[in-house]
Amino acid sequence: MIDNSDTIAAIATPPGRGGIGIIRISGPLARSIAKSLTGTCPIARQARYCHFKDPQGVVLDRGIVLYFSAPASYTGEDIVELQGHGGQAVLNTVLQHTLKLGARPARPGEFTERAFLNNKLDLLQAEAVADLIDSASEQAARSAMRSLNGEFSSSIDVILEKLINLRILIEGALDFPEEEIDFLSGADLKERINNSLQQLESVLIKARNGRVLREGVSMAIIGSPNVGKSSLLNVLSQTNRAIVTDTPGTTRDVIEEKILIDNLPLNIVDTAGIRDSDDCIEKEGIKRAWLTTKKADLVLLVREALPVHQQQECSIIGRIPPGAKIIVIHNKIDLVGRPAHINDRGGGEPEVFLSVKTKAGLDLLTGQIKKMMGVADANEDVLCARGRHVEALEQTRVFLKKAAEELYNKRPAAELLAEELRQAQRCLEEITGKSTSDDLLGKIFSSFCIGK
Ligand SMILES: Nc1nc2c(ncn2[C@@H]2O[C@H](COP(=O)(O)OP(=O)(O)OP(=O)(O)O)[C@@H](O)[C@H]2O)c(=O)[nH]1
Ligand SMILES: [Mg+2]
Repeated sequence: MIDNSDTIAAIATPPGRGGIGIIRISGPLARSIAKSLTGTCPIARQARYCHFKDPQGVVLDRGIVLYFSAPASYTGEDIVELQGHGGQAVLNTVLQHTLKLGARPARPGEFTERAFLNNKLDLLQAEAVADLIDSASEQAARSAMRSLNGEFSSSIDVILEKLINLRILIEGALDFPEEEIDFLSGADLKERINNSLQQLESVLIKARNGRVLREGVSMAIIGSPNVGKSSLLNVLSQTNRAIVTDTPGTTRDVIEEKILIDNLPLNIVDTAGIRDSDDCIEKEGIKRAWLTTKKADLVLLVREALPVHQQQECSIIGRIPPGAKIIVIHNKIDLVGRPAHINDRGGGEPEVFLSVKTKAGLDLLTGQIKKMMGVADANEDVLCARGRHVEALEQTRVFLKKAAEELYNKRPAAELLAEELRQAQRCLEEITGKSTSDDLLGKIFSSFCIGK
């Protein structure tokens, strides 16, 4: 466990010029450091304007000092905030003096880590702090805020409480083997486990949506040469990022752009046109196109809305990894006089007929992208989640399903049932940090900013 008996300090505002710069100090020496720097003892929760001085009385900066006494503070320890001028040199000078007075430089995320260790936040809420700061869209920020307010944690806690109660019942029955079978065959137990599974399912959907919002979607544009892939990247990103010409084989390397479609962060990757080629540069470009396709969450396979290259398209679609999400785009409908439309009848890949040149049908494409990435329009259906949360929820579901299956056996075994429920509980507790390894904690907090 991390030793948090020492005092930490860091500049909490971002590097560069700013109107105000904040130094944060947390730990047992925070108050005495503030006293040495300002000459007076700070009063809890009262802003005071003062000079920040070195031991020789030289004024380093002037500004506001704020003091929050333990445990009523962000970290649960004594905290001092010095709000001075937002220049790196002046902030560094004041920070160096706090270090001379006994503090040590804080590691990234160490303030929030202390808040977690002092039970001010659970792990989900601590992660939501970082996610709120990193939010790329308003919707992502709102969902991070809901997690920070405890919405995600309480939906997990509700299921956890049910699982714990079930375990108490089942483990209690282990002591009375003669009554065990009747008890385990009862409808009540099945109903209770199925009910927990349903609740878990609904949290999982919200978490999956939140993960897409937080991490974004990587989308590869692939297809034969000259079909309009680079033109599509340019029009979606509203840039001239990729070179567009009517010479097949224009794009040689992968080109990436980040965009937002109605709050959904997308990393679009344009790739070299796929064809047989003896040119070593083009061959390398095509190799990279396939590597990009393998890693993509969504593949946009572009072709011309003309009856050419059919053969080539079939071989491309056949090489896309099985299970990948694909949208087939029939571009250049302006050349054949067809209206923009979408074929999404299920069964095969959805097909969008559009023109990048006239922009007809682009709205159909963006709607389809959102639909396929499962992003709900309703904000309430999103919980800010990370990969590890979704994986733990999926793992919990596996154990709960095994528990439910056990109950449908002719002679259900209480020991097995109890074990599945214990594992399900462990997975859920990992999410909120009730049982999380120090390694994982270290990894989570090290991705935070310094000063948070
Ligand atoms: N008429 C028409 N022309 C288009 C449309 N979209 C793209 N083009 C033209 O098609 C040609 C090829 O466009 P690019 O975007 O360079 O095609 P690409 O698929 O990236 O080609 P490579 O990089 O060679 O693989 C250019 O002359 C574009 O102006 C469209 O919707 N209609
Ligand atoms: Mg191109």
